[in-house]
Amino acid sequence: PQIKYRSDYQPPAYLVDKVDLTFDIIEDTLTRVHSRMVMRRNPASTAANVLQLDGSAKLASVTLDGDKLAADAYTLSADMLSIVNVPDSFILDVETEIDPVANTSLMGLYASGGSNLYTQCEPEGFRKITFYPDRPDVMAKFSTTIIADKAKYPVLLSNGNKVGEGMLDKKRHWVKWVDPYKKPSYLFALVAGKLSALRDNYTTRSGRNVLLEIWTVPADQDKVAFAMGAVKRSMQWDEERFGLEYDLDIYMIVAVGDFNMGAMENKGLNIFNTSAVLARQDTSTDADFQRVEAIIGHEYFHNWTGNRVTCRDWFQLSLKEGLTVFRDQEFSSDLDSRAVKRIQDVKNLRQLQFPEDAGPTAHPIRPDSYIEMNNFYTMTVYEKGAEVVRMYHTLLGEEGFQKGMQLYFKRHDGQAVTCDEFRAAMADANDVDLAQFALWYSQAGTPLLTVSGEYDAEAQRYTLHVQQSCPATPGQSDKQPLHIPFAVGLIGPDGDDLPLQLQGEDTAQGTTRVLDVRAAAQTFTFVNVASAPVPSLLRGYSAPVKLSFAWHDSELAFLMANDSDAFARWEAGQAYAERLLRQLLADHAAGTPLKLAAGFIDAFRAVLEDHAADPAFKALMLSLPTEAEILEMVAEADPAAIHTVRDFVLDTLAQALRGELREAFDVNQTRDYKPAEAGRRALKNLALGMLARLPDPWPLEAAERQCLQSNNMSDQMGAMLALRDRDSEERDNCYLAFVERWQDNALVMDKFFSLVASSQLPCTLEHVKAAMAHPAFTLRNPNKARALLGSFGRNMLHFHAEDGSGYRFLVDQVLALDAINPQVASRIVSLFNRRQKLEPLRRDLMTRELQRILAKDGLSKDVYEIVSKNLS
Ligand code: BAL
Ligand code: ZN
Repeated sequence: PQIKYRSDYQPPAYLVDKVDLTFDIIEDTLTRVHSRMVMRRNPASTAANVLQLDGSAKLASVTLDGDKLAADAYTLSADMLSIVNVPDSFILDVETEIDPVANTSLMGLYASGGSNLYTQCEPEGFRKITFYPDRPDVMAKFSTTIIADKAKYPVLLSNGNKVGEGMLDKKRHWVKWVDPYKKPSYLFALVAGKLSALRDNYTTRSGRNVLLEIWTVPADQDKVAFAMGAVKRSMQWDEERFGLEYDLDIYMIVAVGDFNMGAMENKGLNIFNTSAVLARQDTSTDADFQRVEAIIGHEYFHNWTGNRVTCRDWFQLSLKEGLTVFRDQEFSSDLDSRAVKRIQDVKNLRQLQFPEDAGPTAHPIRPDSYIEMNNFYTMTVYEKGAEVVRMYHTLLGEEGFQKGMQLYFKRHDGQAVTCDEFRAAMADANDVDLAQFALWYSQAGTPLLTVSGEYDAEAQRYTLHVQQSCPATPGQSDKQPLHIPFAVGLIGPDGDDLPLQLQGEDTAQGTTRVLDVRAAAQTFTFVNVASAPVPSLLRGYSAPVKLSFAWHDSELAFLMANDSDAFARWEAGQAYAERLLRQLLADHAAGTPLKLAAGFIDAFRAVLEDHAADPAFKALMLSLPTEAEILEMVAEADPAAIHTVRDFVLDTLAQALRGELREAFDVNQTRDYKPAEAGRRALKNLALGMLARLPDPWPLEAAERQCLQSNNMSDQMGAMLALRDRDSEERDNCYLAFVERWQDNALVMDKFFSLVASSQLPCTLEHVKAAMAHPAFTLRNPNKARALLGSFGRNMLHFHAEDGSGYRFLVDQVLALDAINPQVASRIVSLFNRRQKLEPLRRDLMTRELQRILAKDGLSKDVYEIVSKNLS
């Protein structure tokens, strides 16, 4: 397969000023698409006058300025239509025929839930609909006319405003939509079918009345009220925090059960995975509600950061995604707990992006090359991208950052631009030099800050020595020093922050300072430090790096109890746990009996007994690094040992703190369900999960009671999770009742499939295989594949079974899935990407299985790219 390089960028040879689309839905398996494009030569291009249109649909006819072209007047390859010697400006009509039912890739136009039709065009799905310059720097004004049988497709939606509708004959109706804004083809959307809407209104601050609609299949309308509230909160927040207003008269969301992504920001017509819209107390957990609100915000915020200003080419994806994730993170932080949100985001980054950045597919947030663009909707582009945007904010402050945003929109509204243009807007608006900062866009890998500190009592000085390095990543062996904002504080013996005065300054300035780390090695000296402090480092997680500092265990416990920076408090607990886990892994390997340090148990107890703390924060403080995070801590990782050691720590904590955990369980019982009590539910269910590790009957009985009697999904899932690994009557009762109750609810069944696949019980693989035969399961639905296969691939014990059965099973499924939906197959096969991190036996087992994939004929580009990088 062909590799595309960022450095090969050429401006488009032809531009499209206007495109009028007509979709004639003739029958389930046939839609005729007529596209009329007003085109002209791009004055910025020096290419030959050959018109090249991306496309893989069945071509019915091509007409240039009214003359239908004979077959020898153009060239058609598998993915391109070429016409030589076209005039400088012309009108091109293209007719295609597509079969949405046969389209299982869920890119382009596809059928879902019977005959309803939906589209997904980002990044390169539009070419499956018609022939077009399918690249984000070609922006055109679109109109869309949809014709269909009225009884079968009563609802016909597309981008922009509805400008007309009527009957074509007795049965068929038509609707016409016009989008007044220029847009690239990836933002095109169409929906047709039997759908119902919840409607509401929002008046923007300048007085525009916007009609809001959330469309679903009729049965799902009872689960969209929360999403509607989230839309309105998003609109208000973007006005208040960023000064950005909505720009059309209608904003629509459509929920569909078969969807590759979480959601898609098509102009005026966002299409969402049902999992990112539907939320109701009895079917959705608190985490689901949080995710729905964040994704609703994310897609809405794209209207400015993505749609009004878009990407020049797909290498620039982080321009819109990193920025929009940053915006959705800030939205959630402003609405809920900033500390909790920050910790969750960092945990997510560490668990999912760090491994990616250290593996065979590591890439900078602005990649240099790709085979299949769909493979680059990654944690790196999104989440590390958001961290990079956050660093501008940390360096420039809210005011400076907003000045940068305003200049960015002033310069680039209506354009398709690059990450460099965003950086230039930030630099120019604030008159600062961000040249070195550019390296964050081009260097892959997680940098390491190695820090040491020394206190000079006589001179009352505290000195921090900071060194930075970055590991080699594929294609990048030498790394240059980055510009890293390093937020630090110093804490005095009484637990209070000390005022911070750097050498050369006249007075102290605050208690948290952002140090500008730019060199490979740098020293920062604080003066007038009256007593030996404990340093609090990387406060708020001011940069996406790893940190090494040799705190004493007692200092970590001190930081856990005293740090005024909530993130750093949590981080101290994680660092403490990491140190112990590393030691326990070494002990386990050496056959030394495992023992948990009393100081760690005491620190955990202190958290449990801190009755003033926010319960959501406490729940995070009491969560150990996950198995995936532990795998990153060691070389030649043995998954079984990781599992054993982590379980040992949890079992020991449960034994030692059973009284405190029981109290946490009891005092956080809530009789009535209140959304705002999510933190209490999290803490209660964490305690229940820990207690269920004990050999006592009580926690199992309590879990069963909770599962069967609770009025909300958070508690039901909390109980199911507590029972997941306990082969017991209580577990069987709950599982049976759960499936009986929820078998017709696709999203809730995904939770069940995920539980089955993440169990530690010995028969898990057999249970996963049995689940595949359950009537509620199908590989064709991405949510199902991800719930069952994705969860199994994260199962440290069973995916990595020593006999290779886990690897074999997942490869079989990847091969089956690749023929259905390459994007989902490629996500699942990425679970093998830590191969090089494993001990030799498992590494070899994985290698053999992956070779089996590469040997298969007709492999998708998606899967080929991931597996070939893994094996190279
Ligand atoms: N643009 C793809 C989906 C999202 O990031 O919103
Ligand atoms: Zn996005």
